[in-house]
Amino acid sequence: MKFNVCVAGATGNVGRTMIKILEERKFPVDRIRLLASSRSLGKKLVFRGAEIEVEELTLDSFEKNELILSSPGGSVSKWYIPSAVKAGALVIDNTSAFRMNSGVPLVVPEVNPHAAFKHKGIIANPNCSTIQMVVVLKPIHDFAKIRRIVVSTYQAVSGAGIAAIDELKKQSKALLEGSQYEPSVFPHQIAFNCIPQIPQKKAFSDNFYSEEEMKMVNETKKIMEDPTIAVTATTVRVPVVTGHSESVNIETERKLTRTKTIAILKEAPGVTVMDDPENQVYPLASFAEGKNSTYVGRIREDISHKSALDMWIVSDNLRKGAALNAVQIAELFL
Ligand code: NAP
Ligand code: 3JM
Repeated sequence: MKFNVCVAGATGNVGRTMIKILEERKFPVDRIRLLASSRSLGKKLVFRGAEIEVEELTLDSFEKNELILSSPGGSVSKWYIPSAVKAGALVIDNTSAFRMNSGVPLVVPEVNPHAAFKHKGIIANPNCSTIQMVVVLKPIHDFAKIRRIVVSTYQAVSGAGIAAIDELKKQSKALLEGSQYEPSVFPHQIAFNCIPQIPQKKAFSDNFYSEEEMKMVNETKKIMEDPTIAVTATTVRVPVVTGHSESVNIETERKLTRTKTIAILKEAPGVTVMDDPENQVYPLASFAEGKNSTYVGRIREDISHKSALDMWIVSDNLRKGAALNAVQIAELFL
């Protein structure tokens, strides 16, 4: 069984990582097409050693039975995906455009693979911060039932696109040299700073939460298939290029010890426990970059509550947080 694959948004951070992961995992690709905006016409990208010319994404770019791995941004996804579905393609979309629509499965293969098979042409890939959190929390929820999640994120700039990486690097260099670099991607200086507003520049909701925070709240309930889990989030951009980190506190119905939690997580698919505090072993973004696992450490019983835990969760936001999860969804259909 081989697929005709199309990467929409191929020239971006996520699209380029998708191409790499299709290669690494030897996904059965019959023919691949790489699509982006008209700005990229003439560009070439390499897949399995062959140079492939980037084509422009248009409303009639797609064919029956084509598998589309999509990451051209939310508004572009909203614009083109309905016609791709009409043409008979299956779209795995990495944007927030369709995630909360009923009838669109929101899938993390380690958590709710069964949901993928109910698709009507679109399967949504969750937000990067949600994915790495639920991979770790699902096995704990199955054992001890999570009542409430309090999460704070430390998110890498690569989650905001190629231009954001460029801004962090150039601004850091300028500041170290004693000169200035005006922000244009971020609303404030990101070098040597933390910005509690994701997405950058988008207005906060009426409840004063950011869009990214509300994604974590709503997506977690949908993927875990449990609307009763209470979730609150604070999402923060930090001057890291790749790798999101999260401080997570959970209250559980059944009391869990540190030892039992570690035992559960050691068996969890897609999760690696890195927890040896005596030897300063805990997950780091610099370690997670380029790897496929989600790392968890700093696991401890919360001293302020009778049945709660704290932990630190780190993963590569472009891999498990985006491209890898999308390719794993496609692999469910092999
Ligand atoms: P990026 O590096 O800025 O790349 C954006 C990509 O979208 C480029 O390939 C760009 O093509 C393409 N694009 C932009 N406008 C287009 C248009 N009108 N028609 C066709 N293609 C267009 O951003 P990124 O980091 O790859 O992220 C892209 C999107 O993926 C985000 O906006 C977000 O929705 C989603 N995302 C999802 C996750 C996740 O699943 N968890 C994580 C990060 C990002 P050009 O090079 O031609 O401009
Ligand atoms: C991650 O078009 C946009 O505004 C895209 C913003 C964006 C998203 C999104 O909403 O799709 C940037 C980075 C995401 C995401 O995964 O939710």
